[in-house]
Amino acid sequence: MTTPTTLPTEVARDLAEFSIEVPSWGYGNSGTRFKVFGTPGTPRDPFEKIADAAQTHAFTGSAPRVSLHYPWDRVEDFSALRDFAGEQGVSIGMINSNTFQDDEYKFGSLTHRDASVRRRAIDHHLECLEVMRATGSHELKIWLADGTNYAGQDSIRARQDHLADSLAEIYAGVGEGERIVLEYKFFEPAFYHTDVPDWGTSLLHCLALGERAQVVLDTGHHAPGTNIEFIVAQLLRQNRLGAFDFNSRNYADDDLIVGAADPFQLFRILFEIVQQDAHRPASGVNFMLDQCHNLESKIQGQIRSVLNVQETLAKALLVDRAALADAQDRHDVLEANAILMDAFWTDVRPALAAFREEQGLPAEPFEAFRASGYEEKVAAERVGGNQMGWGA
Ligand code: LRH
Ligand code: MN
Ligand code: MN
Repeated sequence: MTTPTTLPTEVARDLAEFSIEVPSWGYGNSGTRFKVFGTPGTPRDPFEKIADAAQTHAFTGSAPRVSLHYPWDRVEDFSALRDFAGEQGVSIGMINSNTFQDDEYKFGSLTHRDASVRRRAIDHHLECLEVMRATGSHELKIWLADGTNYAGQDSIRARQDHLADSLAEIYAGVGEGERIVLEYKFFEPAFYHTDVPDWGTSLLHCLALGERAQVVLDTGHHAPGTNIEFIVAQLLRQNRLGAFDFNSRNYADDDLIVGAADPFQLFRILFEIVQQDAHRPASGVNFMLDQCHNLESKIQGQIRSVLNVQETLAKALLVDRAALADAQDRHDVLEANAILMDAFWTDVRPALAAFREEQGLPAEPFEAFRASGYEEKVAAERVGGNQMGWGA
């Protein structure tokens, strides 16, 4: 195997078009229930989070949008936030609703047995649609913490019916050119049953709603051993894969840097995507990061993640698909596997460095950011950065 020093033209073109959305909350302090360690220079408000996110884009050229979480990222004037983002060279991406931290939602939100709580949760989503429009976004992401901890605690069936009705009301407010995406997660915070635990449940609700509803796949939201690339293939087949939340995990929903725990899994996922041309902007799949940086520098962590996705996508694009199809036709199991592994083990870093330089970007974005002095500057300017979530 050789190490290429340049990328084939089609691969370079695809990579130049590819982009990843970053989460505003990835720039705030986060941690576990045991301790949240602060980092000097942590953003104190949504504007500062966007300024930091813009650094990720400035150094990688691949992260031009920032997801907001509402009301974590509440500001007086959302159009001012939109304009600020534009000045920083980025735009606002998906708006994430939040029904997981108010006392009223202790026993559920869109699934709650009490109609007044459901009303409140539906209204929150309608408000999110307004935030979406004010920020120039056209996508609303829904992840529900709803579920139960004990068998018999509530009716699983009744909660599904409530969920369907609540989603239908939200969906009625989704206009042309807009969409909602529904994220599933198999457990946490609920430990017995979760109301949207898997891709099948999410897909069923989306199918009932209509074409403006699609599924979000968060790589950390599956039981260990789940074949995620199969789910990707299946959702793409139905044209219902709306967005990704990329991260990696060793145990539960660890939200670690994407590609850190299992780079080969990331490769397998991206190869499914490439085979269905879903990496192209025209596919409408929104590739996003959903990560928290508990110990490491946040901007550096985000840059590392963007680069990991870019490198792995380059490898997936390098798979010799004609040779693979031929080996598959001949049922040559090991040759087919070797063709994939060859691409996976190819060191694309020198070719990517050359590709970036051609685009006027630093050949090594991670090192260039570290040397830029930005972190030292904001550490001196910003005092009192907050935890992920409220006000941070
Ligand atoms: C839930 C989740 C969801 C939330 C984010 C903060 O675990 O993945 O996407 O919005 O974390
Ligand atoms: Mn997520
Ligand atoms: Mn998660």
